[in-house]
Amino acid sequence: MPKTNAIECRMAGGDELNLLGTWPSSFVTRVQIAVGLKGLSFEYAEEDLNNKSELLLSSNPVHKKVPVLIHDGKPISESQIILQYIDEAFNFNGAFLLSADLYERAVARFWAAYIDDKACIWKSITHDMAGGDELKLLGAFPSAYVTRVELALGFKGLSYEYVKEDLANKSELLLSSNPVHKKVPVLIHNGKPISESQVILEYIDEAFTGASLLSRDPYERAVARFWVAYIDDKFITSWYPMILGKTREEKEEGLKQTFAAVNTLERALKDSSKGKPFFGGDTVGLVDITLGSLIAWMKATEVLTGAKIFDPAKTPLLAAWTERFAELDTTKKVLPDVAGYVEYVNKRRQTQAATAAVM
Ligand SMILES: N[C@@H](CCC(=O)N[C@@H](CS)C(=O)NCC(=O)O)C(=O)O
Repeated sequence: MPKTNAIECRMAGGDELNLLGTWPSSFVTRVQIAVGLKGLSFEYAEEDLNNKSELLLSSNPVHKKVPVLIHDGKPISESQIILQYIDEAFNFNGAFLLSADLYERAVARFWAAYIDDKACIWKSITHDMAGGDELKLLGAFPSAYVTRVELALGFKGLSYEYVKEDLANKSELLLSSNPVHKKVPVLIHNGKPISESQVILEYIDEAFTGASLLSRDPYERAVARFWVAYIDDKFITSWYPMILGKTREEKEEGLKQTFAAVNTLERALKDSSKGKPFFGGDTVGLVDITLGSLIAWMKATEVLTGAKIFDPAKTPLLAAWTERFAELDTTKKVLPDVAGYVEYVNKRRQTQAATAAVM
């Protein structure tokens, strides 16, 4: 759709929606379909990705990608986050995109993530539950994806059975509960399995009462989901080669990219917390849990590489946030020992060196 064809419409309720897109992106198309299903009017602006507009660069400074939906001047990026925002912000209009049933919501999010991650052409502690619910967590050391689920369950005050998996010899229960990825974590709630850590966190938040992990405000929810995806897609993927990269170059590049991501997260913390203690404001939210699950890993990285990831001199807000989050009772109960991570990495490095020597 060329720029000149932009249809400028005001919504019935006075909302103004602008969509920055480009042909032939299916990520943009899915937003257009969602907006259409909701019966919403919007102004479409075609972006030239070889010469991105100032509006795109300032609206999505982290990824600099389309689609971006701008609702009354507030930008929302990442197509799946935009879809959920549209569903939540305009729930009075037209069809619901997500079922009201919490399990069906989790299943839909799982398959939406699967389409993007796999099918996209571009690219034992036993506790009794008070309410009779049975929660089982399939986990394994040293997975931070599992730790984040343990943190979420802890902050919600939920009891669960932890079932330790041997990833070299996966159980039938894991294989049948998560036949698509065959990975931990899997949360099994009254016999129904939920996979993918972020899908699990949102399920826990929606299915159980207790402290809310996501704001009620659709825009703040979208922003939190954006940063959670950033931590998974940019921060973890940069940091991993820093400690377990095969070559010096890989490790150095990992270090450089990790610090770039940490600087971005410092700004995210400033904007999201608005001077309050956590990304979630006064209380811990989804972003706090996702980044917080990595705190012991960051301390282990310091021991292993000498590089201080959350350095008070460079990123003072994140450094103070780390101390604050680490001091919470739930965190202290859940986060594993730094020494265990250090030992794990040293063993992995020895195996890597031995494998390289015989090749
Ligand atoms: N995107 C997944 C990632 C989970 C993941 O990578 N789990 C690893 C442990 S850290 C695993 O189970 N690996 C086993 C395998 O790949 O076979 C999530 O967020 O849950």
